[in-house]
Amino acid sequence: RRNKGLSELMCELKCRVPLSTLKLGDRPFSGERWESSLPIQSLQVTLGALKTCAVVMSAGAIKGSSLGAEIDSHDAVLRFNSAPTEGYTKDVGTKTTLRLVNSQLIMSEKADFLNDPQYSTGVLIMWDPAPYSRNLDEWYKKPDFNFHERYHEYRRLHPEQPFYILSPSMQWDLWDVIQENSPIDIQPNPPSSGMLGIIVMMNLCQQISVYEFLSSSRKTALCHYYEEEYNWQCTTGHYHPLIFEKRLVQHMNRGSKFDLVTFGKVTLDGYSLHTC
Ligand code: NCC
Repeated sequence: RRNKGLSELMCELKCRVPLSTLKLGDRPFSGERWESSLPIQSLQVTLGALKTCAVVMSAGAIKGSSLGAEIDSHDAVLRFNSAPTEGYTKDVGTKTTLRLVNSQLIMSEKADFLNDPQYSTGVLIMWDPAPYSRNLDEWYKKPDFNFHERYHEYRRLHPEQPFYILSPSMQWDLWDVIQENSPIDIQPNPPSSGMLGIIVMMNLCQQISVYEFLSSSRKTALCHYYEEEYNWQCTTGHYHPLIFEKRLVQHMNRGSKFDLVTFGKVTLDGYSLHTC
């Protein structure tokens, strides 16, 4: 396949992968309980205009980076799943504007999603590996993890905290673009939270700094900066098409080779900078 230029790739994503969250009245996510749980305002309205945003991957390679102050200097910071700041602020910063979590995390006993205070900071967004059909009825009946009750319960306990649910169309529209830009057939599993988060921020921010998605010279088998688990597959992927996600992001990088090697930092344009 032909390698596309940066603008062509940006326009492909901008046109085909818009930000999409469940909204009031999206059947079958309707009725009294959903109406009192789903946010009324869009994510764009809740967050307002954002110039610079940081996306902090959970990779072990961010340990020892001293990037905390730089990360905090962005208008908004996105983190993933159970990634903490407490105890790691020198490397990952203190600010959490958004947290993108998967449905496995919210259902996990270990994470204690309902009660752990780290989840109550910032805006929450969750996603579930829904069927490729993008059919909401099909997904409603058979989510990958049965998150509905937990979502309502969380909303009841934290009524003031905005909590969005990504539409399945977003993950699969993104998957299609990744597949079309990859040299071989990729696995039919949704993109990682990291890649989904990058696209969410490209919708919301003018400029995005992504940390340790593409590895710095600190590259390590340490899976997460907050856990003693060693597994290269965390960085190269097993379930998610991570290698191909990373290839795509590499094509869109506006930052220098130095920033990548030294800081594990990639700089991306937001959708708003491109007129397609
Ligand atoms: O590990 P996870 O991801 O929470 O990491 C968030 C995102 O950071 C990027 N990453 C992470 C580690 C690493 N060494 N290199 C990286 O590039 C990836 O982009 C990743 O998406 C997920 O995507 O949701 C994932 O979630 C975990 C797990 O479900 C959650 O941490 C909740 O406990 C998955 N792990 C397992 O199922 C065991 C992981 O595969 C994907």
